[in-house]
Amino acid sequence: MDQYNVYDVAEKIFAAIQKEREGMTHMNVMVMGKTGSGKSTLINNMFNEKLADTGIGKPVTQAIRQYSKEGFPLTIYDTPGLELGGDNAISELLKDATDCIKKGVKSGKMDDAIHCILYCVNAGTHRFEDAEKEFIAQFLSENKAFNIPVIVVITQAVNKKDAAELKRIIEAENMDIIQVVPVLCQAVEITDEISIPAYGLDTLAEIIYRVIPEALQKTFVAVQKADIKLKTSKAQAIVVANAAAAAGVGAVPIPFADSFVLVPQQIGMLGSITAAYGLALDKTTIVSVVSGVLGIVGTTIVGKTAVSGILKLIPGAGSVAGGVVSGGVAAALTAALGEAYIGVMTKIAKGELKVDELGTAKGQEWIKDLFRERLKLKRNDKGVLLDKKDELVVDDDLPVAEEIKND
Ligand SMILES: Nc1nc2c(ncn2[C@@H]2O[C@H](COP(=O)(O)OP(=O)(O)OP(=O)(O)O)[C@@H](O)[C@H]2O)c(=O)[nH]1
Ligand SMILES: [Mg+2]
Repeated sequence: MDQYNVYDVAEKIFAAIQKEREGMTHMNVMVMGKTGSGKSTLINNMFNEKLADTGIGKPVTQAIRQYSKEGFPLTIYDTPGLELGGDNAISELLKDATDCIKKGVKSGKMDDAIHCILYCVNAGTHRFEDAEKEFIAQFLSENKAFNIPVIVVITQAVNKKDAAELKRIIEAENMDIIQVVPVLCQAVEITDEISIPAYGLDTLAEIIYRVIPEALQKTFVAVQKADIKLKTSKAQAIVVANAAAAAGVGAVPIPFADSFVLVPQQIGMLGSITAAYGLALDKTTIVSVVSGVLGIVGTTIVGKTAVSGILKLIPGAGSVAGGVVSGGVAAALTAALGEAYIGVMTKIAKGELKVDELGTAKGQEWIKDLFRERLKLKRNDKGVLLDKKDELVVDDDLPVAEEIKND
């Protein structure tokens, strides 16, 4: 009987994730704004890793600090504790920020340039102060030549009406900025029962995605956590491409017809999807996910019996005579595998499923069920669903962590 070690599979997927990560262009974001405006809160709620919490950051200049994390393709340039009081502070920061931007441009390298500037204005101030207006105007004129997109973020916008008014006032200045976006990065607790929910970060994420160079979009999708939909649609595109490719090689005997060995195509797919979600999964977790999806006994994926059980679920798959599956079956398997994996990644990204829950019997049962559900759906010979209503809607299709724990 063919047997396959799940640790080997996890190892290969892990390598595929590393390769994807290393291939990503490094993204650099500058965050500006007065002290207390909410820059650190914005950074921590926008991105996957707690960058602004990892200490006070490396000083770049008097005014600017740099935050980054080993293995994470994002650097934040922050202006912590900025007071726009006297003229001195303004001209110094202007020079520092402009120098920092120029240095990136001069390097001529995409990985070193500043790609986007987020200027935070606290909604609580209710007005666009002269010092701030002057600062932004000067900053924009000094950096016009570099063409870096500047987005003004109205932070701590608890009162949407006030924020809309401030947005109107800022827009009336007709500055050379991309957009003015009100956000509340974290819910505001009024009492134990009443809180004002966070909003706006997903909109901000979509705007950033649109204005950055195309070469950076992949990185941004991975490092941000404000708009999970960006990740899901990227991941779905990965699945479609891989299912179609699997259909193309379907005529030759595919290993998983004989035992459920993942072909490099599928391993690459799982690696790319994980990278799109930007989750730092260790090998043990990947083992749990693979185990759940493939339905293993112990640490070994059982051969023919389990596989023919899986193939039976696919509409029109027939028998696995001679260890050859058709292109359509290969595509369906690949698509179902990818979709089940997207389901898992999305729940983790939303914080609705804990990584350690994947290792429990319940968690693995849940992953396997999802995979089986996706296998049963009717698809064309490229793995594309024939019925639109079967499209993976992660919100509706999947149980939340609570359900897994309680039932
Ligand atoms: N509830 C809630 N509190 C916020 C939000 N944004 C900022 N705050 C609070 O406002 C205070 C200042 O926020 P920070 O993010 O530290 O501000 P900052 O711009 O980084 O300040 P400096 O580092 O001093 O320049 C903190 O107490 C935050 O918790 C938000 O969206 N929601
Ligand atoms: Mg800060």
